[in-house]
Amino acid sequence: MASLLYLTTKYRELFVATNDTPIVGILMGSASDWDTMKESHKVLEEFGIPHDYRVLSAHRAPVAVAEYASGAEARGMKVIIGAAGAAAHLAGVIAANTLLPVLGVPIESPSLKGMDSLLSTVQMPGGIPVGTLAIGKAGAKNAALLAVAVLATTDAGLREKLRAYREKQTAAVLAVKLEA
Ligand code: RP5
Repeated sequence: MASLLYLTTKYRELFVATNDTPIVGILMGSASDWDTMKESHKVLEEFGIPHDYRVLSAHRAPVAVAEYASGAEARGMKVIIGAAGAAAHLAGVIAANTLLPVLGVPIESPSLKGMDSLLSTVQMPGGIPVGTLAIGKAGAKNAALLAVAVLATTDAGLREKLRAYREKQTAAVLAVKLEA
């Protein structure tokens, strides 16, 4: 009986650990990017995707970025989102250090409205891809939705959640009534 209890407890620990293991990582270059990147976090929460989110700068903490990215696959990660503004090299450096799919979110910068971030995220050399999304909050939201779509290719339940999300969105658009 005691050993059964031990096994049950052990199994529950294992189950919880597995469910809590982040499979999507959200990295951003600065705490000032969090207001934008909350959009990714909110979508992943809505879909129940275990994820982590943290500040790691390609320029201010380059070794830590390389360590995070190169160890991500072994930690069970499936997709990494990298967001940065201005000289936005974070997603590219992550991609250089992992075989996982990397999605880039250009943060809207105060000086150039995010055009600098967009170009430095999207213009990767052939051989190291970054899937770059739109500038700012739309990009952050879509990066998470794209991560969900990638995960949904091997998860039928998640695919149905994604379908329901799209259907709800369509219904909301069709229900719009404009005031004359
Ligand atoms: C980038 O520089 C960050 O991703 C951020 O968007 C921008 C400004 O950073 P802070 O000066 O606000 O820390 O590296």
